[in-house]
Amino acid sequence: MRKKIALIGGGQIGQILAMLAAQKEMGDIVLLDIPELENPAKGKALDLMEMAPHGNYDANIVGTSDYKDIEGADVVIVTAGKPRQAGMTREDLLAVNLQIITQVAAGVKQSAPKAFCIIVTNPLDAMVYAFYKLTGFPKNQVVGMAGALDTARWRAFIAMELGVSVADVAGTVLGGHGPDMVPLPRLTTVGGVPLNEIATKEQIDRLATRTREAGTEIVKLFGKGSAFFSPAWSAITMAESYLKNKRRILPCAALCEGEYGVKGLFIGVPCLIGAKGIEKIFEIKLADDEKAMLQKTIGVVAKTVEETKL
Ligand code: A3D
Repeated sequence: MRKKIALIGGGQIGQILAMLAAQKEMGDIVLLDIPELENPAKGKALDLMEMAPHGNYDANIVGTSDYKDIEGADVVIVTAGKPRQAGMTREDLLAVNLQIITQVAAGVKQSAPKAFCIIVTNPLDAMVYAFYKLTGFPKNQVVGMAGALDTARWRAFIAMELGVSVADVAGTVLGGHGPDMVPLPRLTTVGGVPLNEIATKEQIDRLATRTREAGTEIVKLFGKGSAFFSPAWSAITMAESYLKNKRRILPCAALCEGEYGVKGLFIGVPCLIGAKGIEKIFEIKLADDEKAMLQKTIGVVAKTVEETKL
């Protein structure tokens, strides 16, 4: 039997997720949106079925607004919610998206209680916390997508700056999904060469700042809405690691219970994603300045989470 992937939210990111999941033949796909947008979701699903002959994939893809259709899903990816517009912070979305996540959590809890759930909705670290609290799912089953994207941006900017293949840039970004996130230049390498041996401090500082502000840079360029191609690929990479037990180690917003000194918050940390979901969190020995930066981002996340009152 094919695996089943439920995509909650069929907007910009949801539709790219559906296309990628189909192209990768990850399984059958359900694209769920609000009743008012059920027909566009059905239309997008049908369009993707009609893409299959040239896309060269077999998958059953349906659009719906009924949670019954996600029954038995192996993976749920949640993008339901408002995106930022120019001039907004992610935290400005808290009230409206908390309401949406509350509905989504109820639907997923009812219909797909065994699914590995990847949350993408912003403000990310608070929304994944809310989803976890509202569903009561085990902690290994709920994760936020942010670090995978933040790290992809960090790697992309380094490759662009140095004129090298992005495949050879390895590194990680820790912390919350906001301007206080913590890129780690000390642990970043390019083809095995430490970044700080081939880039100047000025370059590294500039690239780190660009990474922290990368979402806002896209929002400004778009004028309306936020990034969608790169967030979709990041979430699909996480879903694939779970479905295929690839055991990728990716920075994800995972529930920390003592790791990095964090208790009871979802924070971006390196995680192993395998067949059991979040199987392990890796603790990196941080330098003092890195620890201080991490403490700052944890404080910001704690404050936003507090506002959820959950
Ligand atoms: P958009 O294109 O507006 O799609 C969101 C979809 O969610 C729309 O089709 C809505 O109709 C749908 N929706 C709203 N309420 C519900 C509901 N109750 N049930 C089901 N569906 C609903 O936005 P988008 O796809 O560009 O972005 C989606 C979310 O991802 C936003 O909150 C963004 O801020 C967030 N986002 C996060 C990242 C991260 O890296 C964490 C990156 C980019 C965007």
